[in-house]
Amino acid sequence: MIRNRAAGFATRAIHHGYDPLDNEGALTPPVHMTSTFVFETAGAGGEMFAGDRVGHVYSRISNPTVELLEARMAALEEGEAALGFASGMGAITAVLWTFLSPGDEILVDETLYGCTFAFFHHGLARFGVTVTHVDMRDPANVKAAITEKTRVVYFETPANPNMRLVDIGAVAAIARKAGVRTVVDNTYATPVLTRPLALGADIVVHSATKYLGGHGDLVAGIAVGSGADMQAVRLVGLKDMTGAVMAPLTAHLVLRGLKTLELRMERHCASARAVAEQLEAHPAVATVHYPGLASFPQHNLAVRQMPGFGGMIAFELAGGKEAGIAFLDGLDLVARAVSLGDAETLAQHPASMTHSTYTAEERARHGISDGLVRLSVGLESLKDISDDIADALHRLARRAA
Ligand code: 4LM
Repeated sequence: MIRNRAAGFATRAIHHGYDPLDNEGALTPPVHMTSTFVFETAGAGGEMFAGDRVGHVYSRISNPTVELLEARMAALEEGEAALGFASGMGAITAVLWTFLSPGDEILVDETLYGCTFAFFHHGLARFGVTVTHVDMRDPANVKAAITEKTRVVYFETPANPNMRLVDIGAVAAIARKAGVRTVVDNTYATPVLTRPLALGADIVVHSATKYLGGHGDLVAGIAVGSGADMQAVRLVGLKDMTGAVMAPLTAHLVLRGLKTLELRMERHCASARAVAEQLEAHPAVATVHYPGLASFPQHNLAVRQMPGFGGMIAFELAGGKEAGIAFLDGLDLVARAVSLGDAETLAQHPASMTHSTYTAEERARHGISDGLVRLSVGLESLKDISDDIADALHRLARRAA
């Protein structure tokens, strides 16, 4: 077993926090499928409830299998502690309900995953939190918008679905100076490509449904941050406010996914870059949003902040929305589906699917065009992915002729 965090990323992803010799020699960790835990004596149980004795009480508060995943994710994101959740939305809502009260203000980037946007406007705003959007591509906009009431700065980088980036270090430094927590959704980049806590952010949230799980067979969320922040979220946002706990079997599957995360990200990055170049060279394609392309407006920031550019691409066809829908229907190998980060290549239309939680005016204001098509480039043989995309583009051209 490795006993320190100096080990390499893949080694931590495979070994951190688990010693087979403490577990009957089992190479892979046991799954603790239990809702509750037996107290040795009534007094011991009372002490655990009072916080005077360490131990598991009930699986809405903690569970050994989920705890192992939490320790491993903390090691990968370079945080002190982590928490597992039933979904990415569970992680985001539990974190924000913990740190925001009526009258507070949250500063949010313009582009967000559709349900996160909906939570801000249908959840937080309804309960007296002021939600202010700023374009965080320019950190100066964050500085100008922070007020006495701002408690949290929140963003995704790359943002879902238009791939806009935020300079994590610059924004986190502005927030820290004002005594404001920075929360970063690291779902798209994963800790293989970006570690926001090391760049100054306070809390990282994930939809572990995506690259962390990696196999499209679970829904889960993770938050990582300081020990004190995670304990506050565990006891308030998770235990009492949302109850959105991760199931032990789900934790087991995410632990399995993490073992190949670095390896999978290498393939996702290499194939996505090739597909982005293929799309950019095609006459039917108007714009490709991929941080690895020299034409990407924030390419320099991408090179500085991400050692690889990820597996997600957004693009617009010259024929706009109608062409985008026809392109999706022309795909054969590539699956028409929301979600991302799976072995299978997935394609979807944000305006009518993941981002239909925005009104048309909101999408226009927040930089999500109606013609945008989103691709999650999977792990199939690159030639087969490329051929399927080329065929769908060819069918589109024939249809237009
Ligand atoms: C999708 N996304 O885009 P759960 N944060 C980000 C996300 O992309 C998502 C969540 C949080 C998609 C789901 C259908 C950046 C989800 C929410 O779905 O609650 O695990 O994560 O296709």
